[in-house]
Amino acid sequence: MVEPRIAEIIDLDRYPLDQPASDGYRSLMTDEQAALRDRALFSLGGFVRPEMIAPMAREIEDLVPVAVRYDKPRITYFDADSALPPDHVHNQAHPCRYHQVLNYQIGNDSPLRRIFNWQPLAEFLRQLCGYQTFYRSECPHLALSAKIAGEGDTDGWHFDTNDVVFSLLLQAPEAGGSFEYAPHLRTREDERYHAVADVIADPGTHAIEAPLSIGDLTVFFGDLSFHRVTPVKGHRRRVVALFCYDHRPGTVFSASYIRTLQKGLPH
Ligand SMILES: O=C(O)CCC(=O)C(=O)O
Ligand SMILES: [Fe+2]
Repeated sequence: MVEPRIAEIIDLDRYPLDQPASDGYRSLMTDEQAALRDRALFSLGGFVRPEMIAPMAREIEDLVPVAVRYDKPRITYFDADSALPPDHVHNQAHPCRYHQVLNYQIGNDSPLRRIFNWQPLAEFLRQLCGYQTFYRSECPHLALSAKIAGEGDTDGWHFDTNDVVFSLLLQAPEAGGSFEYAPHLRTREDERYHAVADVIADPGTHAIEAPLSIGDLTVFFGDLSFHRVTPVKGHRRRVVALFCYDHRPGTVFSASYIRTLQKGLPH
């Protein structure tokens, strides 16, 4: 099979990431930076060309039999705080279950990897995030990964441990599987537990639903913005690819987290 060129995968007519000196590039950068300041999330609608989306989703779904099955309630802040009561919002657990395809399982010729490795995209994202330096994660497991959520699967309320997440929606379910978030809910100085409790109690009032469509590349600051993916309904699975970058070189995820994931590999 002839590998598609990057211009056949990414819609460079709409997003001229290969032309950093163009007006289109500069206005995209300005609009995106403003949206990120305001809402902590920005989507490049139709980033991947429509004809590429179904084969890319199929490639990931075909890997489900070898993927990790994660099924473990996760507490909002990842690390419990034993100084706080077990029923405190900090220590509250939320259901979390999905399949996850790991970096080393995704082919070297995969269009997803072509996108992740394409340097003009990394440079665009670096400028967008305002980092001096910006590197692809080198994690063999999670630098590039994909989550697949079937009926009842969900990614419960949490803050991310890394600053920023880049996701690409490849397949949407018939219903459910919505990305809901409360932008800039906590600060580095203040956990704002009352606000967190309000979101959990009444997301309809205190959270926003991101209107994500297939083919959109989303940039999201998830360390200070509380978020979840609601349970999927129906037989069509939600498929999202996740790209991991960092302002430090050579990052990998913690060995203990990878061991947790590996427990979910099929035996
Ligand atoms: O599935 C998504 O859209 C985002 C998942 C998420 O929040 C995460 O991986 O931390
Ligand atoms: Fe997250």
